[in-house]
Amino acid sequence: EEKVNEQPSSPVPTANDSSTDCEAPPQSEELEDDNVAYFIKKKLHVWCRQPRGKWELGTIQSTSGEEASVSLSNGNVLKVARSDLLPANPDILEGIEDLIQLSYLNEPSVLHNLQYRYAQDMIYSKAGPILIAFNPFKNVEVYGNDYVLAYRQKLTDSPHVYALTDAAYNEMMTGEVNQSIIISGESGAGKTETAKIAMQYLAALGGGCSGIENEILQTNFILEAFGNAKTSRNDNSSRFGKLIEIHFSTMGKICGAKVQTFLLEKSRVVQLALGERSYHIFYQLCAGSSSKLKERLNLRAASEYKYLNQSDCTTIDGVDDAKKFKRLMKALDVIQMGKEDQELVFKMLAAILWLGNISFQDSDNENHIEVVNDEAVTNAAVLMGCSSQELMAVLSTHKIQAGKDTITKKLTLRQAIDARDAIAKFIYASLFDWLVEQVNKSLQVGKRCTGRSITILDIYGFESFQNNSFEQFCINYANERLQQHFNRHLFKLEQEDYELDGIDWTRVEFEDNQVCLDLFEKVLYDTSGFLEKNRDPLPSDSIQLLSSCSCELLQLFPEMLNQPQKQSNSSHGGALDSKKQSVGTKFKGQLFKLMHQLESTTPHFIRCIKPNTKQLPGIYEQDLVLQQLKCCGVLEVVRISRAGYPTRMTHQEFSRRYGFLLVEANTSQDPLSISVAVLQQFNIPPEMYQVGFTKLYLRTGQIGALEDRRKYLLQGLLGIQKSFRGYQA
Ligand code: AD9
Ligand code: MG
Repeated sequence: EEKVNEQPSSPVPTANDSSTDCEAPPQSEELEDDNVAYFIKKKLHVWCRQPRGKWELGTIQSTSGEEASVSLSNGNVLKVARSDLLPANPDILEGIEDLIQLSYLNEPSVLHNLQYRYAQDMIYSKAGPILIAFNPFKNVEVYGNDYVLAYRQKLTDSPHVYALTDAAYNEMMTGEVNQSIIISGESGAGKTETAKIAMQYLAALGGGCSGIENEILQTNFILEAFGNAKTSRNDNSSRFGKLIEIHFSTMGKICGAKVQTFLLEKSRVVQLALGERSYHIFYQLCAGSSSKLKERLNLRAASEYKYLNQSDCTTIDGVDDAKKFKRLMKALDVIQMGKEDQELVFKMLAAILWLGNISFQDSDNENHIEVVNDEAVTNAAVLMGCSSQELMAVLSTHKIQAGKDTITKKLTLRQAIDARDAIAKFIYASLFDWLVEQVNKSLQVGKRCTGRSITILDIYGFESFQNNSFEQFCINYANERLQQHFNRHLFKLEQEDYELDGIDWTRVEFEDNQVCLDLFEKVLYDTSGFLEKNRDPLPSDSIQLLSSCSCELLQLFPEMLNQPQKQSNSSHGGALDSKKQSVGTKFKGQLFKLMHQLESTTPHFIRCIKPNTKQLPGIYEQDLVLQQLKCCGVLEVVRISRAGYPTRMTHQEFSRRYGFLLVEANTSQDPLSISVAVLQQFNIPPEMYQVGFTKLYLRTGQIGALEDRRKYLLQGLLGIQKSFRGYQA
């Protein structure tokens, strides 16, 4: 009986009730004075900086002056400075796919969102137009045929390399514009793996009966064996930049490919940091070659070569070099390299290893040296195709032209070592270029190709070490150019997006992109050795020796073909063909060509992130992640992309979610009118949103306020339901 008279526990709030109106929500990403009251009143979550810099979620209870009392989610109540508080996003945004949708883009919010996803193996996210790819350091079950099909048939659109590659492929096919996929990130962040995943997707889509897609995938084994090495940051670190252009026929089938490489790290052939290795191929050859091949090359174990044993590291945990060697030989077969050529390649590698074992001893006086005539000299000379005497002469003396006379000067120990190492580096770098040429011959773009292509760029990431030298300078210069390319593209994209949807473009204020550009001026370079590295000298005596060697492969290296016969009269080490370009100039030229090539394509950007430095799964180091997000300006990009109107919802989505909040029944069923009616009913000021043809564009914080309102109403309705059930009982 009593229950009959019971009133609903909470009155149904109506929109006209001013106490529940959507108040102007906080606009800033920081918690400013006028926002604090709002946060207290609505019990909204805030991020609270802990003594050791970690951020915890909590709610503000009260404030007094510059201090706030915060109740943390673990139950503790803490007094902190107001400056240690930042607004957190509403629950509905937890783990969202695109950072652009976050109401508050402060650091803890972004880090939390990405961590939330990473913890659930959702390694891909979007930051506006960029795909963010976290390295899982384990196998994540998101690849293979089923996933390829799912993305191809649009059964899913969650962020993925497949989704991005699919978009590139479709745009190429329908828009007839060449596409590019630009992958960047720190060493070990997953660029090379990501590039391979994109290539696999393209191979699956564009595979045909020619088998060329398999050949393309096989080239990875070759390039990685010769261009990758174990470093302190990555067991399989690429020591060169790579661009692969995949060509398609009108039917969308792969018909050829072309590989371009940039700036191979040559110094690794002769000098290693502790715990690092030289290029994989050396260890693979030593471990995996047959006893017959070993005999022909006078080959020993890796540990017997100075170029390999100097760093106390000849093996990699979990890697079987011998097996990899078999895999490599198969790949060389697939690209149709003849057995004779394969043997020549191995011969050059063995020659390099023996060169490294050549040692020197004091000769007469004045710090001059002579070469120790041992098996190292003999073996190196045999493999290169010259006499031991010729090789020893080049490594211990230098000829100088003085008028009509040629004077022979003896070398110091330093000069002799430099001469020896220069030859080894030269042979290796030339061999690498020659291999790339062979790969390209086999992947040659066929006649049926229409010129449509997708280019994948796996560039070395921005680097800033304690000590930054010429290599970092070149690498960072490349990144700077890429970032510029990216910025230009981004602004264009944003503008198009707004214009397409009929949004008043002039009302969108972009932040100055200077912040992005400034990032590149952070790095200090150590200029010692800059000039030498830039000139990359190979003494003219050595060039002459190499060009007279009988080894067929050496003869094919381009420098040998244009060998100048004139003698130089400069001092040792500086004797250069005057026509030779400096490394910097050459690199700049390559880069210019690259940018030119990229500018004619529609770019798709992937930013790889390394979640920890231990190369282990499941560990998320906030500082490390933040530093990477900052380094390439990801946060800036998101800020720019959402300048003005971060939240974008289609009218359908919006009306479905909030339409029921309307007090007056809306006679129109059209989502656009429903959306507008909702906005008006809640007194959302007109400067807080724009209505596009397909989407609603909302300023920061608006969606949180509406959500809040929706939750409140739903709770009210729930209360009515409860009492209604009670009434029925
Ligand atoms: V470097 O600048 O060339 O030193 P990358 O190329 O950025 O570097 P890489 O692709 O070589 O890094 O990734 C490093 C390692 O992370 C790989 O050898 C894998 O063990 C691991 N990795 C990266 N991406 C994935 C992935 N999607 N799934 C599983 C991955 N493991
Ligand atoms: Mg790599």
